[in-house]
Amino acid sequence: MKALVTGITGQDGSYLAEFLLKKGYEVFGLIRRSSSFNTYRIDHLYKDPHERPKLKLIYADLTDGSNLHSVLNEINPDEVYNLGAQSHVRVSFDQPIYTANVDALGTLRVLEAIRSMKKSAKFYQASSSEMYGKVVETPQTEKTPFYPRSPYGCAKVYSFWQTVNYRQAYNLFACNGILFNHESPRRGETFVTRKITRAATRIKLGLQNKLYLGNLDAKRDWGFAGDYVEAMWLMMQQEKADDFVIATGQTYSVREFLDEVFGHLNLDWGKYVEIDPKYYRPTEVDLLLGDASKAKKILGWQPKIGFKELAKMMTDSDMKIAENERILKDHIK
Ligand code: NAP
Ligand code: F7E
Repeated sequence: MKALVTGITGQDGSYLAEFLLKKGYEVFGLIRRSSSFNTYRIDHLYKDPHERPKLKLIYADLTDGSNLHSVLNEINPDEVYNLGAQSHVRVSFDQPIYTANVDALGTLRVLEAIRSMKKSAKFYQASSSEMYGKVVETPQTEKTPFYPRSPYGCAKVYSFWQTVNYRQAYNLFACNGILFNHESPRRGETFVTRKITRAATRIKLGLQNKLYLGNLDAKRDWGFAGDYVEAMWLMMQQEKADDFVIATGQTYSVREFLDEVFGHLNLDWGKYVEIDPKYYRPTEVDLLLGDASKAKKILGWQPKIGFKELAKMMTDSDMKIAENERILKDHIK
């Protein structure tokens, strides 16, 4: 089986690549040209003598349709996972047009490239709980209407419906995973959980004094990325393509995440955290809580890692990074 993954250098792409390689897939990852190294999350796979022959990286970009067209027709994958995106909600307010180009039109470009293939591939779209935005009901299910609150959320709604429409209009196997927030030690450092675990561990070791944050009252349904990529694959193994909510069914505030992380390090976050309004969003998503009953029933999927374990896993991992930073700092002195 051949799988093509856009966004392979991101958090989810790296876990999905690991998962698919273990299942024996040949994995083709699309990467962007960058002036600095951007493959650190998958370097361990590339260096592994067992995995390396099955992992191929190809330059491509979701803004370049002709490039996607030729890559897909050349590789002829069985499954395409579209994880590539400008995925930062706050940044999408600064770069709405770029975000729409990548996150909305980028999906359409991939769908059009699939439609041009002789033997069409199955398609997975990385849809998001951000589509629920100013939620109209709680918990959110596959039937909850969307009410996006950011250019990112709007772009994801566009891609959601294009995926549904290509399924209905062209009989493509095209599914949406509506994933609620999922984190890991590989989470980008500007997302709130990782920003907190990085800062708390650095504060503990005297490498940093303050942590500047925005809205501490926002609540999220936070799961572990490693659990969530399994759900993506399960969706693609069904007889019929469909859309599924993937979530833990528990919601916690940013404040509670601070309690967990700083508590684990025996620190009082009140002494270190300051509010900087620059991290507020013009429109906020106050509360997300997913109901993954459909995925549990049809896919047999269950989240394995809960909130406290996730916070501990990320804190312990970042403590190792902070310890290395301190060794390096002492060495330079
Ligand atoms: P991430 O860590 O930000 O990774 C995004 C990936 O997209 C990176 O590989 C990035 O490449 C790539 N990318 C960005 N712009 C691109 C472009 N123009 N062309 C091709 N690739 C591009 O995101 P993630 O957390 O793994 O999330 C994966 C997907 O799930 C995204 O679509 C995200 O919107 C969606 N999602 C995430 C969550 C979550 O909680 N994590 C929840 C729901 C949905 P570089 O490495 O070169 O930047
Ligand atoms: O913010 C608040 C912020 O940026 C979470 C993406 O993966 O999940 C992610 O989007 C909450 C928000 O994630 C800071 O206002 C407070 O309410 O970690 P985040 P997100 O916006 O929920 C969804 C499902 C996706 O699809 C996205 O791709 O935390 N918050 N202070 C802060 N957030 C950040 N980033 N930085 C702060 O300083």
